[in-house]
Amino acid sequence: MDALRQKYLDAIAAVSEEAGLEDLRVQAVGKKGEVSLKMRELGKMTPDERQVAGPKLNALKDEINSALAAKKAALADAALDERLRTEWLDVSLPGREARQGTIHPISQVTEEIIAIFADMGFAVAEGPQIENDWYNFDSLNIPPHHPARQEFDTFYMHRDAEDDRAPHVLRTHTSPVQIRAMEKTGAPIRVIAPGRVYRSDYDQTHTPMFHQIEGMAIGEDISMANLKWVLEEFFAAFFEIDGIKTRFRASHFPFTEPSAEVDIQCSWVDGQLRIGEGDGWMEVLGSGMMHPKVLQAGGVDPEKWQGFAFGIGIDRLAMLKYGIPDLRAFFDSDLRWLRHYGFASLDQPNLARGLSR
Ligand code: 2NM
Repeated sequence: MDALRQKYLDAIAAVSEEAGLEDLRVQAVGKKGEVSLKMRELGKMTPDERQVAGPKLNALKDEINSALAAKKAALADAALDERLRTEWLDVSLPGREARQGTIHPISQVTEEIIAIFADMGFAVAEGPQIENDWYNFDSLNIPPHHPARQEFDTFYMHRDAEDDRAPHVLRTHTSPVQIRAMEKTGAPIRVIAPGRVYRSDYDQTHTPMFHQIEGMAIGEDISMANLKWVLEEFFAAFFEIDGIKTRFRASHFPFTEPSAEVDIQCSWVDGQLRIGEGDGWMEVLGSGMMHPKVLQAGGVDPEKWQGFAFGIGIDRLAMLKYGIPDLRAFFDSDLRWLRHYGFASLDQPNLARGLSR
């Protein structure tokens, strides 16, 4: 029994992890542990022998259990000491500066435009940026060999040499979204389609990716008069100028008939552009009455319905409103530029509290 005591007390002293203690407990005083097996042998002893061995075995068992408990507490203390030694932090240190990002002027202006049109009952529609030529061209009354196809400087997606299907394209305008919206909800309908569009053109005033908002309203008696009111209402709200004048000039687009380019009133004072005053004009968008073939392509009966549509370049509107001189800087990701021209993230445009800062 002394040998057993020494064996386990030494082993417990030598253990350095809690898991090892549990193993020892099972080996010594577990159901089939050495001490427990010895206790079973008590049955085979004479009463006199048992009277001596019984209390001794019980004492041994108690001693081992106490040693285990004491060691367990010592290990826990050591672990806590180690954590206290290594896991400290200096709460008096100054915090790290959390740099805040800004809202890109294009995002801001897009939200402003959406808020204005939402107030006039226009819903927002979205669609894919990779389109097929039906949605990007044919449905918009631009058949395969129409000269207008060339004017769009289209980016074509790759097709294998032996694959003679027409390639997909990066959408050159958001009009495909309007066709999809007509298919989905039919007439009457009032939607705007904001988003990225792509044309293979790069110079001072063109980037191969830019942003458009196109709008359309279809009803049984929608006319150019409604178009004019909606656009004047839009420009007054966007530039925050009551009674801003517009000028409609006859033009041509395949998807509208008649078509008009729209100018807003402006002047140049000391080389500075002023919108909404003077007797100059600045072209800002294209528009017209939707061509019957376009209505038909969207599944809308042109005998019953008619609608107006327009397309605005968001990037240029952002430049005009916020005095941003260089288009290409929009897409340079220059942090100094973004901090200068960006908007605070909580400065969300809405009509009730004004559109901008
Ligand atoms: C423009 C000019 C004129 C236009 C047409 C459509 C529709 F609904 F037919 F798909 N959406 N936008 C349109 C009309 C766009 O951009 C200069």
